[in-house]
Amino acid sequence: MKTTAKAHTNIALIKYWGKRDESLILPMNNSLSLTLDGFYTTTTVEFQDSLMSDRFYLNDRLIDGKEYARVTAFLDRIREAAGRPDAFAEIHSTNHVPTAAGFASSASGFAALAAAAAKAIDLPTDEQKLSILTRQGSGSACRSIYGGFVEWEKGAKADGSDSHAVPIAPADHWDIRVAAVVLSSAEKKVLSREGMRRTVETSAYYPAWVDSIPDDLAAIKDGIAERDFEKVGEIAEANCLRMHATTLAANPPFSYWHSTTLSIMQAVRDLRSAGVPAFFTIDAGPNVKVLYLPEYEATIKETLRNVPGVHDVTVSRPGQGVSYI
Ligand code: 2P0
Repeated sequence: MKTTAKAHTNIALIKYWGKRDESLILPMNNSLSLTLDGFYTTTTVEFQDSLMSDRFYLNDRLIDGKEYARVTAFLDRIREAAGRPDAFAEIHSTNHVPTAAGFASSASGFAALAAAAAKAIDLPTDEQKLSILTRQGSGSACRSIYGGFVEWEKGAKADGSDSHAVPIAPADHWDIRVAAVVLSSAEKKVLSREGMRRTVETSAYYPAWVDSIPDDLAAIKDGIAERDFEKVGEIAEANCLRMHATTLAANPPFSYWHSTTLSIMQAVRDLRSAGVPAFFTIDAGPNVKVLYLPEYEATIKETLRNVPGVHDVTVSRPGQGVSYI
């Protein structure tokens, strides 16, 4: 059966940073994200008897090398779960991400791939099972199974069967916006997988990071329930800074920030001083995402576009979970 699924990316407000099991992708800490409507991937999967290996097309281009290897390794898990080790697939994936929006496509990509492949091979497609499956492709992707505000529970079991996302509030609970500020399309120097590993193994601040998560989570969930923008923004920004602090205390130390990253952080603080509620968050790269309320959209866009070194600003609303087309 030919199956097509669509999944959106997500932005973490409480970051996933560090694994306790690299093979199953089990995290050290719970994380919490907002699924975004602006950026998504559609993926079609068809298992075909005539194929002797998978064929993966991304944006109509046949892919090989590392990207292909990551996709086939993930499909190996799906084949194993389905008891069909010789079932190979043709995969067509399209990323709908505005030009270099600074979002990794792995979250929407693996969520759409997992959903399409699981259905195509007749595995269960309830959201919890899909989230567990998706997690094994890329950690942050397991949150994209659900729309709106989503928590990824780290779980405690060694087999990962209790490490999956849970919905906290749907997309229509609260219209908060996220501006993706793009300053560089250059490849990251330290990939997030390597960055996480180095931080877990060597950063003097890593234990403090892990210890800080339960309080952040409890408080941000209250803030989301109450639609308290200041509370949610303050916690998200502080959590982001704490994550990035762990990289500075790693050995060797590293940072994802560029000088323009700092300029944008300052512009956001200046907006707040001028009475415009806005907060930043940054993932494993130099680009910045800014949280704001809809009534300030024009001001936010104009201010961020005028920061020297900024190439583009694209805005997003809360988005839906995975769906079949
Ligand atoms: C997050 N990041 O919570 C955090 C914040 C980056 C910083 O998830 O190794 O691509 O595939 O599980 O999910 C980026 O890491 O890593 C990430 P893998 P992933 O969104």
